[in-house]
Amino acid sequence: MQLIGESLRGHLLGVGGNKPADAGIAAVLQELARAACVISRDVNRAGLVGILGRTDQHNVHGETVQKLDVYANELLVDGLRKSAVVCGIASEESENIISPSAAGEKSDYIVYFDPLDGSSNIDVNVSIGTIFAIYRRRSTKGAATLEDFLQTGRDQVAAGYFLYGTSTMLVFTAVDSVNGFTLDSSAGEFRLSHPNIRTPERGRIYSCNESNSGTWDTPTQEYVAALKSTSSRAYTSRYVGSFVADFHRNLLKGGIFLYPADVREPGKPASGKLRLMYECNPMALLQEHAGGLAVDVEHDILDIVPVGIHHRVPLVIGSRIDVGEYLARRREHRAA
Ligand code: FDP
Repeated sequence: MQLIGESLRGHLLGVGGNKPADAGIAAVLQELARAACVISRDVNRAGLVGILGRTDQHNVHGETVQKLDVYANELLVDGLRKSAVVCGIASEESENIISPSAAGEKSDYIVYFDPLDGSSNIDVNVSIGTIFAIYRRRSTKGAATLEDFLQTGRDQVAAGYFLYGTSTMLVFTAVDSVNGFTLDSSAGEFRLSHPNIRTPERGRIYSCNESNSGTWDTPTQEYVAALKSTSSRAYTSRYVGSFVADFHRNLLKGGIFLYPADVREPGKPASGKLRLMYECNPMALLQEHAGGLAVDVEHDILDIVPVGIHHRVPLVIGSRIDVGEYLARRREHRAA
């Protein structure tokens, strides 16, 4: 029995009778939540304080960095280093691993994050978010090594996201249940609002950027075409273009989100866009713990061995039956 309205702190301590979180993980989550409160406040008044818009920098993926991306990244990195709750940090905005503070080297945990996912939506007031994943280190002392960072999604000890939407929410999983908290901005506190989230076994929503469909592989094209055929169940299309927002809607309502491999540059092989370590893995863990499924094209996302901290993969994620039907179409295609 979980207590609606219970504070994040109380929840992490197990006050409502839930299993308490490990103290080290709770400390990282609380530091992330503290930074997210500030990001949420500033996202809401970004136009007023002059931090909306683009910088002249590009991140490691060649994307234009929005001012709020930089701001959110610095806020998270500074907070995590100062509070000494992690022994290493990896961010979408930094090419290399970020070293911890000297005191942080004593921590057992590392963290990955995408400070502001959906950043192309910042200037137009569409929901954006912060995605994170926490791992236990493998090394025993000092700053975390690359090996500590290159673990599979199954090794995540906690993962989740903050959604800066009509209200600000934290959705995370640390043990096996998925819980949602809503920011009570007057108290600066996240409070339990969505206990034990389960995703519907199948949904009616499909979400993808169909402008890329001409370069998807045939089974994916056929699958999406079938969703639109008059004989299929009535599916509806919803795509915000901000992964956190698209994921959150489908988690609660059921459905399938696809970001398949596509041809980014003419003449180059098809590849995925989304990043394994700080976009796909955290959402895959949440989805699995909520009863859903996440695959690249054939494998569980959570089993993929990363080749680097910015590894990209195709992603198909959502309700178990919908993702199962996508996989069945691939199998049929292979057998034909
Ligand atoms: P963005 O480029 O705005 O940062 O991976 C980032 C992401 O957004 C996701 O949030 C979103 O789902 C996807 O890219 C949108 O990509 P497309 O514009 O290619 O559809």
